[in-house]
Amino acid sequence: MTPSILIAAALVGMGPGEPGGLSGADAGEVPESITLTGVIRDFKVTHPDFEAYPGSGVKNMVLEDLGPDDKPMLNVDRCASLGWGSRSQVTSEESFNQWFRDVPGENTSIPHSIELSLEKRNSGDVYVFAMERPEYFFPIDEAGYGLSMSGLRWAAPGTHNFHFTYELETRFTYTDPDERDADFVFRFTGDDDVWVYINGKLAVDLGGVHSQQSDSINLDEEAERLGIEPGQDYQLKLFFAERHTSESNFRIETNFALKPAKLPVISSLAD
Ligand SMILES: [Ca+2]
Ligand SMILES: [Ca+2]
Repeated sequence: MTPSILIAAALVGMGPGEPGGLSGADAGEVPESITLTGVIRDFKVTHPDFEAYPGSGVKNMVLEDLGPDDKPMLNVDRCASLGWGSRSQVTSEESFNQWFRDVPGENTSIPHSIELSLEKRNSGDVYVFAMERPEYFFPIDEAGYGLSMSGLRWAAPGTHNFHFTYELETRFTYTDPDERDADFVFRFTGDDDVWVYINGKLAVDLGGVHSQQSDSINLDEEAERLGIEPGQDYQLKLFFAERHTSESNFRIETNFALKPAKLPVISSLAD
């Protein structure tokens, strides 16, 4: 990972001095909220990668490039060198490849939308979606396989439907940095695994099972690596996995507007 990707452990928000704000846009054109639609894939506790490996995260667990089908590709060499299982926090390439794909018998797909709200801040306005302690991000307690009842390490049976992934796809316009006074910054804070890809390049890397962590990307500083040019629209994809009891935290902060995109392809709504 390039050093200019900022790691900001435990710190939430864009403090004074950091870039922020939706400047450059006419105030009348800035929506108060943005709704993004994605796909949750619900897993059972019996899947080998879920409720299996407590840890503190694994960097570079996935390759820098998004795969040809717009899914993360496991960094097999890194996982093998770390050691499959508790060290790499993934059982095999085969098991990982089920996380964000519909696999009858292994998971079940549920469309799910989130709404980002515009927050006015002195440091610059930011779109925020946050489901965190004590509310937590458990959106399918009454859907999919329902409440998790057995095999939980740190939670009582029937408290939540743990063990699921979330795939979100959106687009944005990369405007000219010279025509705005704040850098474009996207930040995620939460647990467990999160990977964000911009224009198919890894931009936020919070792989592995872990308690709350933050990572952010400054698109202007990383524009060359991301291959983005002013005036063009680009894809942003976010992949999240709730893999371990008992918490599920999910916070997005972005000071550039995201656009709803098509629902990621799912093969069925239930198996
Ligand atoms: Ca589940
Ligand atoms: Ca968790």
